Amino acid sequence: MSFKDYTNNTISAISTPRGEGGIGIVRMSGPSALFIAESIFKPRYSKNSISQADTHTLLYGHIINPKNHEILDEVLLTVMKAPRTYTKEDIVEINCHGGSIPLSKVLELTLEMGARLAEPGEFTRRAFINGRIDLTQAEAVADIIRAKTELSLKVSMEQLQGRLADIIGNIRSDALELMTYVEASIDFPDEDLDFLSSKEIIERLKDIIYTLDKLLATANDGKFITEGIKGVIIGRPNVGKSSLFNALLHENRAIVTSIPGTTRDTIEEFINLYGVPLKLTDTAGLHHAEDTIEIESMERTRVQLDKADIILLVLDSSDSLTEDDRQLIDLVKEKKTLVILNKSDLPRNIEKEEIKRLAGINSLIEVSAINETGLDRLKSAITGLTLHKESVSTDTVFITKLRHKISLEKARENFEYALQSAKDKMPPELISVDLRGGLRSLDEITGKTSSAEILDQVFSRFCIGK
Ligand SMILES: Nc1nc2c(ncn2[C@@H]2O[C@H](COP(=O)(O)OP(=O)(O)OP(=O)(O)O)[C@@H](O)[C@H]2O)c(=O)[nH]1
Ligand SMILES: [Mg+2]
Repeated sequence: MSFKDYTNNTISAISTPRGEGGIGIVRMSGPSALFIAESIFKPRYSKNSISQADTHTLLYGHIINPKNHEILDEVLLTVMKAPRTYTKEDIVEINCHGGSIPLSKVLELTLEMGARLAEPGEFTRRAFINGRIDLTQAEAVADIIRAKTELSLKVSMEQLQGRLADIIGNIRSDALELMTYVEASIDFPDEDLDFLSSKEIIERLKDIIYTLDKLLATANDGKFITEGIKGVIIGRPNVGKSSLFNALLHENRAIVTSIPGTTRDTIEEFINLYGVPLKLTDTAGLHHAEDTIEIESMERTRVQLDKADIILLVLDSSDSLTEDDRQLIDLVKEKKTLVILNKSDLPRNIEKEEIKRLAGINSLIEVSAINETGLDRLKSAITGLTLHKESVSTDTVFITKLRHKISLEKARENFEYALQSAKDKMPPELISVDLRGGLRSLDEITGKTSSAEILDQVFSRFCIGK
């Protein structure tokens, strides 16, 4: 889609969730938004037309099909005129009765009158294209909608406020200033200008790299805070995986029975781990299987294992170690795994030392899913094994996206090359090339120089109407 399409079209979409609700909103943005609204809206009291109405005001009236004068809904209509709006364009929001029929009829009418159905994230994409927010802020909008805990929300809110953009902007202007000096010494090599000494260039580059390193150090935790830690519970049948899943969740979500092979399909739920979302998956018991459903369930478990950030391997401590247990220990011992001895309320029959030796670990976590004991220790062990920082400070600006991390690493690499060239007393042209490369990578993060492909990827994560 070309830039022209984004600026010349008026887009329309239902911005509230599907299903029934108290109200539902049809939102339009673009140069014809006011005109289209005017042609389908009849105000009840005000004599003012929509184009005469003050910006950021609410009008009460009816949506009427101008072709057959049919009244579609009784609505409140918000008029927001450019440029102080979400997209910097004229926006009209029609607050309808929140059923799917009135909403889709009003939406269809706006389309008949000349609007085009918005693509996912297109309102936010316009806010970005029209320069109201940068790409990191646009990404924060999607994260806020998806936030699973208060901490995830806070970190994304900070990003929306532009704190990450500010830090990257500061690094960028330091690098830009340095490049100006370096390039001046290329352009005027013989003049007695006040160039930076190579010692000064080295110091400044070291400062830039130090700041990038500090930012990069937050990437692991940042990703977990916004996207969640993916934890997968595995174990042979009947050891109490589903019971542990329910105990951690504080609800009877998964079916528990004394019959081995109860869980067939994987179940996922989020739990709040001291502010960090843990996306926990309960799986079918893994064992040597013969029937086709069992083989398929186990295949699903293996797929989950590959995607896991942490594996919770459950053993039944009231039973001795079986061949299936040993195979499982072998399967996960190269991965980030916690070995859990469940049913600690029953007399113990399992050999702790043997498990430690097989798994190559020195700590086992004893729990009783039925009595809900040992769960706090288990939760701290999960954060201990995944997060870098013991407790997450809420003042830190986090890198939350792999995309940001990759660009920061590219920038760091470029500045590192420039530093090496400066140390080796290479010609300024060489230093300047790497500085430029570093700046380009920084600009990818904020969207100053992002490819259409990156933009498509970012905005496809959104829902329609945002
Ligand atoms: N005493 C005791 N029994 C438990 C404990 N946890 C689970 N059980 C019992 O163990 C049996 C199996 O529990 P599930 O949670 O269904 O086990 P599972 O590992 O999910 O089993 P599959 O889904 O068949 O693989 C049930 O009878 C539970 O009540 C525990 O901590 N103590
Ligand atoms: Mg189960």
